[in-house]
Amino acid sequence: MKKNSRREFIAKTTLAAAGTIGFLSFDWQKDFSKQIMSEELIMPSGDGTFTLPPLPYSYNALEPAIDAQTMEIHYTKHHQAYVDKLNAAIAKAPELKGKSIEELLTNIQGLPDGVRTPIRNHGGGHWNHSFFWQILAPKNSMDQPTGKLKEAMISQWQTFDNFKDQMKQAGTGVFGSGWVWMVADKDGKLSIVTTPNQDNTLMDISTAKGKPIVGIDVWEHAYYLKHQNKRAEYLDDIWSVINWKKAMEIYG
Ligand code: MN3
Repeated sequence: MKKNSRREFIAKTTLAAAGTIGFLSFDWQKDFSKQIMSEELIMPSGDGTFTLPPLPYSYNALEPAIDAQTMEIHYTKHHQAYVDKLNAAIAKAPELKGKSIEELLTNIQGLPDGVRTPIRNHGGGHWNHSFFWQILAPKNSMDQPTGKLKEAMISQWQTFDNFKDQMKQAGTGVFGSGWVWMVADKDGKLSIVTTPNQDNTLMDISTAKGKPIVGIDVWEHAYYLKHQNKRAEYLDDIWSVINWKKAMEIYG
């Protein structure tokens, strides 16, 4: 499907679904969704199944911040498992076939009872990891944002170092597994929030809402092989591989 036909497609499918499973819509999220990830990343393939998206760099490209073995296992085992289990859930609710991952996640409450939890967990896992791979990039790219995103960050946290400290505090404060995010509200105001497990800030059921600009996986599987139990050390290292160019694109 061509990019410019996606909104039309979503409008049609949302309308078609509205009567059957009560899809809600958040206007600003709909506007944002087209800018967060490409259509290739959020739409299922022709047969209605989701697939593991290509990793945009090699397994060792993010070393030393993230080691090659962690990347390989994280991508080929963990992310693949989310994709497989999401597809298994959708196979049980064929009326959901063809919907984008964002349509499913922004309407968790409207999903059929039997698949609501697996789609929340594995659909969330699929979206979150697809987002994570694109918000990381090999070293020596931009080490800080510029332009509008930088201005918004400075107005919120005064300095880039203070922002990093706040992200680290929030990330180390997540009990168990989850994510730490820098998100924007509809006016572009930034904040730092966390979500448990594979929830994200697009989900209707999430108390923390917003457009994800940067998201960091703080599950142990994201860092344990290199950093063991030292999540704070992982959160210090990861700034060298954040794709600020992509974050600026998403912020708009
Ligand atoms: Mn993970």
